[in-house]
Amino acid sequence: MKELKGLNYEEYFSPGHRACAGCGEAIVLRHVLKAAGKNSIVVMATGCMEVVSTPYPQTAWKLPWVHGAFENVPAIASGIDAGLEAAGKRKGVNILAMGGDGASFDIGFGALSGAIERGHKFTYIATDNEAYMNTGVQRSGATFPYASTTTSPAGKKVHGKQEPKKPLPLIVAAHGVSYVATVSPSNFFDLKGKVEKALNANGVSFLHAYCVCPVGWYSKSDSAIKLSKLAVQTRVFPLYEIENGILKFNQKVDKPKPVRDYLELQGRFKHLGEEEIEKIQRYVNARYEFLLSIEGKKAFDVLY
Ligand SMILES: Cc1ncc(C[n+]2csc(CCOP(=O)(O)OP(=O)(O)O)c2C)c(N)n1
Ligand SMILES: [Mg+2]
Repeated sequence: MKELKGLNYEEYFSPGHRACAGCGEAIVLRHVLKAAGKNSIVVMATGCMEVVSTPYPQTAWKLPWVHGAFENVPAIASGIDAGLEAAGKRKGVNILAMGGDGASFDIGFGALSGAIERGHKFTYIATDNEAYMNTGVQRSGATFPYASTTTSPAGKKVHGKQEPKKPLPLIVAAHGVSYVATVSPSNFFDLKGKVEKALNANGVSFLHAYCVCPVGWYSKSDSAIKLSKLAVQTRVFPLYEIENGILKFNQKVDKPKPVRDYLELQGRFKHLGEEEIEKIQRYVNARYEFLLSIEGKKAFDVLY
């Protein structure tokens, strides 16, 4: 296989798809597939990535690709796993199930939880752009606190989404799976290594991918990688993996940049005053402190 600095030359998610300029989800998918390689089957939930990549009769996918509804992608992946197993063809095939944050954190979460509990083997990738973008930026369980969306609009009294972000990687880890990790398009090699580990893990493995959405975040379309880096450097999106129940940081942030630097590049936070920015800083600190408190310990039982 032709490789540049360890990155696969082949494109399985072809250029020419209709994603917006600077779409973090498209960058993540491209690199996930480069890492997974050609012996892969993709199951994808409805959402931006599906809509931009499969306008009939065209497709951007150079791999077997199956459409799923919002709520049943992990169930379809389970069926592919069981079917290949029954046919004696499971070995050497990667099954990649994918969905946005709406599909993964909210609507398809029950199916994901069920597939994990039944002990199926596939890798689930949650591409998190922090809202239901495809239908016009509605808030999800993954939307960052105080972000303005069309269903959590910033008004005079209520300043955007009032609830915290659902800690999905930790919830998945608590099921007892052997591999969970966070990935960012700004850290390609980290992402590549994690895809490879996830595909080799037992049971369902889970990757939580940070994905900038310039349209929904009101950020500049050339700032996807800059924002992805800032998210790590401010501790907004820590890079870690939970392998066999033990959390390890992949990029420890000892001297974090202020969260303000991250917020001010995005119009979805432009309504915030000093007090709210302080609150967000405390929220980010507290989430990071919690991860530090379980680092290196057998924090999760491994059942699969
Ligand atoms: C059960 C169900 N509810 C609502 C819809 C409409 N719908 C299609 S895509 C979408 C948004 C997807 O959001 P997300 O999963 O975060 O992916 P994104 O578009 O942000 O990539 C919605 C609400 C649907 N297809 N099925
Ligand atoms: Mg989304």
